[in-house]
Amino acid sequence: MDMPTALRQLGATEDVLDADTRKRLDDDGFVPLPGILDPTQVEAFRARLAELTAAEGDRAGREVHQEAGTDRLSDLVNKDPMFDICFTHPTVLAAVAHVLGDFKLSSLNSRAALPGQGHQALHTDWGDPVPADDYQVCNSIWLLDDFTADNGATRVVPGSHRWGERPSDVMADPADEHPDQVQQLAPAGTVVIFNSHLWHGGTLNRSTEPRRAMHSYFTRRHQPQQLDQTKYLRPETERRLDDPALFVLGVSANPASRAAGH
Ligand SMILES: O=C(O)CCC(=O)C(=O)O
Repeated sequence: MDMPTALRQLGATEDVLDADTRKRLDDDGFVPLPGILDPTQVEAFRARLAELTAAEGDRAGREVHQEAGTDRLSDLVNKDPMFDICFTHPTVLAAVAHVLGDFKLSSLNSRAALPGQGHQALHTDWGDPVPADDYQVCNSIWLLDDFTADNGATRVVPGSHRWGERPSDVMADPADEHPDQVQQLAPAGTVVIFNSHLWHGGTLNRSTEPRRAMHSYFTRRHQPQQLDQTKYLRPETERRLDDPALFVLGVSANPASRAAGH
């Protein structure tokens, strides 16, 4: 298996994206893909994430990151087959391929900004600045609530992925508002793809309900993953997924264990 074969078998070819989507990813560093999930799917994700959050209690999110004022979960790949869509959806993968070329999943997590909480400093998801067009990471936010001006919608600074600097390099306080920032205002079911070198961050949830989303985060194939997918891979996950999906996870299929399960 190689990247072009995996993408072709998953239906994630470049022609899945229209010219405007490609241009927005290049110029702005982000693009919303409307209607990736229908209302029934959105509701199913909300319900399953609530179950997992209750079941995991204080441990929730620990595999990758815990954050005060949020409900986070990590390693969703191994927690329910319903999450497979987050790393196999053809349009999402085509957009990630447009940004990164070759890639694999880095981690699949959820984040709910709780009422009165959720503000983050502007940041990139990569330690050092990179030259434009040498991007190493790309994220996708799967909106499980309508993102509004008040409920903690993610802010981004359009074009900042091309600046070769991080917010902390040039802002006195990256937690401040940036004059060029825009919030991602879109209905539940939208997936926002963003180049993770883009300056971005969660905002304060001023509403009375959690603002829920999943983050399906990808990195170039030669980079380490935020969550080591090989280490965490459960046998039932390996049995369920086909070769191109396993390739996207960056794990090599083990023919013996797969045969045992079929
Ligand atoms: O959920 C969000 O609005 C953004 C979260 C984010 O950027 C992060 O946790 O690093």
